[in-house]
Amino acid sequence: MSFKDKVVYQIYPKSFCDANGDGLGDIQGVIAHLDYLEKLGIDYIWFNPMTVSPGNDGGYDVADYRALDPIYGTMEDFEELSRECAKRHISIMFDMVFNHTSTHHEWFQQALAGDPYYKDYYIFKKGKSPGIPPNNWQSKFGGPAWEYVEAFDEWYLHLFDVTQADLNWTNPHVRKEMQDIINFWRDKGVHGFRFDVINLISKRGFDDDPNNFDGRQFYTDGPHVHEYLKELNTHSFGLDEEGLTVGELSAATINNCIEYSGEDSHELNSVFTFHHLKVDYKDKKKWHVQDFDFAELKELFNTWQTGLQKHKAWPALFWNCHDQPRSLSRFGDEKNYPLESGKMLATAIHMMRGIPYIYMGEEIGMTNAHFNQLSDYRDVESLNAYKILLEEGMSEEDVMKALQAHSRDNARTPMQWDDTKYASFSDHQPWINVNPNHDQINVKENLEDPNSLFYHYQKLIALRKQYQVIQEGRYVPLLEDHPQIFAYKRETDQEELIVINNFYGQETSFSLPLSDDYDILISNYKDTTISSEGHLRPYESYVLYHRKD
Ligand code: TEU
Repeated sequence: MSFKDKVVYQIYPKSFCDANGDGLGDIQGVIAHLDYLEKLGIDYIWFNPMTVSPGNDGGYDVADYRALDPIYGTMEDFEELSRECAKRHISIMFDMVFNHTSTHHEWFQQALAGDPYYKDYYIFKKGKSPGIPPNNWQSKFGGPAWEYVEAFDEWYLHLFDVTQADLNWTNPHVRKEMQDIINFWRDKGVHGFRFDVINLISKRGFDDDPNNFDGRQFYTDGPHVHEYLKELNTHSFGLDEEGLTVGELSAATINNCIEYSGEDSHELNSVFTFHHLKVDYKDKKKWHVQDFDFAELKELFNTWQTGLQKHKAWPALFWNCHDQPRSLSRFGDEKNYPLESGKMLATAIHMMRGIPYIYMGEEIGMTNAHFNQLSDYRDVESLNAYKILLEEGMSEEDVMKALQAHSRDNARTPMQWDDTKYASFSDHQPWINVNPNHDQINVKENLEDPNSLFYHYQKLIALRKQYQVIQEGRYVPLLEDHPQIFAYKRETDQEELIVINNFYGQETSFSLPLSDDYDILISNYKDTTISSEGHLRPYESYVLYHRKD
């Protein structure tokens, strides 16, 4: 099976639709909206974790890999979901959080109880001296990456929250557990797997980070990671020819991504990387926000597109996910040109070489939350950042601005179905506030307007299925030095595609050798004209197509 014509839709289940009126989204809520997703035309739904969890990190702290959290529903609900998806030719992608478990997981509890078998499932080390952790690594959510356990006079590693203990992948029993978990869900009909921070599983020793950074050079793309992935592939998902896998990679290099997702590597089908979503980080710091650096963004797209294609490796194509602010607020203009910039961003990403992902609500133009009080926030990373940034001397006003720009909660507000009280997400106060702009931005409005963003996404998905050049064409950068336009060509022996996007609210022009035998496949203004001396209006974007024979 080829995955090259597929498009994935991501659902953060807690925020999609609440069918049982408790303020939390659930599986029955998803089932109620499958017709909507079928209409959009997607092939896979990636669900953020729905397994049992104390919920300290939105389900990425798994306490039982084989049982669904009752807040989402029962195994019968899941089986119904699976049947209803199959009827609509939609496959299910599950999120496998294998770098760490919740400290509530039975394995960790057994470890704490002193069982040496389970203690070796985790990474326990002696401190440097009393009260001093084994090394200077920092948790990605702030503070030291080690937690002291008095009973052992040892510390356990947690690269994320203190309740997310890192697993010891050098232990073959741990690796076998992971294979069994995947096979458990495969038996239940799951064909897609997203692997959370999978490039962090192999640690390169436990020395101090000499640069006093966070320690990432010791665990990113570590020495055995490729070996572990090949082993996992051989004994689990690789047995399924229909499947689609994607690794979520933190700060991975291009060469490692070639290995993770090369067609002949026998590891994964594709990779998520985040380099292009750090172009608005000042000095590479998430909470130090700057305007996005367009030249860097273009350069990153061009380098990664050409670098991966050269070695037949495959990227996931995305602007949004549950960890990122909304792209319309970040790279577009939600105030003055929401429709034009939303369509432009969609076109720019969907016509590239790779597998497009749409994060729920992106297709209707959802924006950042614009929360202005701390009590609106729910995410552990944001709440920690608030404290740490104040301690570091940032003013309260600037901290709130930083959260407004980069908090993960921007992506996690409830799906906006219509303009009623809770946007028809629920009939109860939701676990996190609905964005007040649901009175204008919602599914109902989108479906009623043939010119809406929803139908633009629907068309982009249909085009990918129709044109081989979108699925497989070679990517060639165009207008590389243009200060406002991101443009590229895709080509096969028979077909050529030219994609032109103005990333700004100001008009601009360009020159390219375009003849009139191009057709316009999709655009975001009604009266687009083709010319070698092109003129673009604010956020104007179009795709030109030409058959060579
Ligand atoms: O995220 C991995 C990760 O390193 C970051 O994207 C992280 O979310 C953070 O925003 C950095 O600023 C994955 C999941 O997608 C995320 O939701 C989890 O919190 C994390 O792993 C831990 O499982």
